[in-house]
Amino acid sequence: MTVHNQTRHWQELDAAHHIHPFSDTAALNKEGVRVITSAKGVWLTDSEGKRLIDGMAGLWCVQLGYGNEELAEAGYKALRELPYYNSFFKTTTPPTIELAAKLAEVLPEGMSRVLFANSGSEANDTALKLIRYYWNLKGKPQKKIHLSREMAYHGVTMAAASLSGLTPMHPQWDLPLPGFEKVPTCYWYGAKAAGYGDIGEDEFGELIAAKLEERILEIGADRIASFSAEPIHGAGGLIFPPRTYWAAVQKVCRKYDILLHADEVITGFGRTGKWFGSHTYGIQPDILTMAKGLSSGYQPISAVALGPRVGDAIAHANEEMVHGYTYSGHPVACAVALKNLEIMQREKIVERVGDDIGPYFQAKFREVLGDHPLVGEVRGVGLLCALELVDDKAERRFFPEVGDVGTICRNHCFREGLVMRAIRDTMVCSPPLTITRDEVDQLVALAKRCFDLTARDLGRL
Ligand code: PXG
Repeated sequence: MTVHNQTRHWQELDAAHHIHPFSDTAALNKEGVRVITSAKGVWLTDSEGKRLIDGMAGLWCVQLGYGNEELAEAGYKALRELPYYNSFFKTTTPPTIELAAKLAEVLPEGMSRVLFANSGSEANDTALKLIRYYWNLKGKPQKKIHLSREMAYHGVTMAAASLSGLTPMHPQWDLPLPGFEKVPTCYWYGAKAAGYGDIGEDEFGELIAAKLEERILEIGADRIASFSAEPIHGAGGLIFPPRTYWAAVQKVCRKYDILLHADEVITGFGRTGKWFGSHTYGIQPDILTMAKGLSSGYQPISAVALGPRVGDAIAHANEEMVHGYTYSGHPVACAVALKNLEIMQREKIVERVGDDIGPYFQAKFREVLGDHPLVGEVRGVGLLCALELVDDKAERRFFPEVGDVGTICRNHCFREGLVMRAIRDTMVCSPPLTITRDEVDQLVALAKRCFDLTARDLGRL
């Protein structure tokens, strides 16, 4: 079979039998799916033999890049030794224990206990259950409302989707469930378009924290269980908090005795140049969820870390905690995640993002695309970067049909061999943490080419 015929065959089978996440099935089947067949480092290869540079590290998760032999060997060894056993009924496995202990080394101070799950959504569901359980144990069963932010992405299970603030995620499923309330978020670049005028970034951070307090007072603090947030919004458009925001939010949560849940599914494991986004922004969460980079995406695994408050309450509850998955603490997933963390420590991957490749990546994007006619703002930290494509830079005015220009640009990227994600008209980039300077140069040069092609399509260049 020729390469092309093989691709066609896969596309036909896929169209006949496979429903994709977050996809218009009919449209996708008509167009034909792209099949990725192999990858090495930051480079993907598709079934046509085309190479693409992966500016998204898969889905923000392949911290160590593709084709890491040590991770593959750790998985193979674990599969041979003990392919499965569980952590129910007074048992567990060595990789499960060792990963839990290793996480306690790298997590924010005081977070010494973890529960395992298999995805970010499951971790967030688990976190919400534990928050409810905590307040029940503390004799405050009326504290049940979960606050979260507009534009937040926390996953797709019934509770995680309810917690998410991206409104298109709700109507198909009659969500959110009762007991989930939203507060405004700290999207400073969009503040002008949202009617806040020419407000400064620091002032905006404080204003949005004050709005959280207002909402708490409206609902009644005695009814509110938790506030959940990503340290940096990921899938909501890579929105970074103003400097003032997190300290103010944390103060409000403390004042009203509301548990703070940091969703670090994207911001964990070196992405921001520290182990966790909580380190980067000085957040001290009561509960923290992680997935993705925990295993560099090589195995499906997630975890919920508990600070002393929730951890001690469960550890001293003296009753069975009625929760857990068949694959909680799966030995193969844990062995791969453990090796992933060992490599990150040994190779000083996090330090490299913080001190070397992260600043280089940030500077390069600004140098090459900061003055581009379509780019209203370049923002980022570590190996996360967002570029706002706008209609009018001086006025910070977005395009009237939100998403169209982002889609044009994203399509140019694919054609030119670069994977970048468009969120509305914001182009985002989150490459493997192992990317080299030379690869950053190639990635940014390709991005420039695609932004130019987009500008040309719009008659702006
Ligand atoms: N929390 C956050 C902050 C996430 O980014 C989840 C929870 C859910 O994780 P699972 O493993 O259940 O998918 C996520 C996932 C995108 C994209 O297109 C982002 C995610 C997932 C899929 C696509 O940006 N984030």
